[in-house]
Amino acid sequence: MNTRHLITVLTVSLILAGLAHAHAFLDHADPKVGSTIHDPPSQVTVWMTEGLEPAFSKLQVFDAKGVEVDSKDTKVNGSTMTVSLPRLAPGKYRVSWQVVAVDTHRTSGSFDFTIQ
Ligand SMILES: [Cu+2]
Repeated sequence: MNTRHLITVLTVSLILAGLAHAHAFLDHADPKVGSTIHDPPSQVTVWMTEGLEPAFSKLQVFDAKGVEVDSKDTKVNGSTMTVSLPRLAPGKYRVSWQVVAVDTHRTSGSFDFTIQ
């Protein structure tokens, strides 16, 4: 094994080690990220990449004016999180997630969906 090869192997190992310690990020969601849907959803669910700490994790939905429209009843179950919605009018909505994973690391993010 020459030096360059060794460095490549070490770099790949470090990258894999970093991936193994992934914080909780969004895997997928319902409604889907960036989607346009026709029927107002009764809830939003996100599937995260790691288990979540329920006391420190929340899911919120905001309308185009930035007003929170969800029912503020985030439920965490393992690595999934759900919040219910009243019947929403057509428009663009932003889903915001803030979580603490079971490894104690905090992450957050957001995505939009549109109701036609
Ligand atoms: Cu982490």
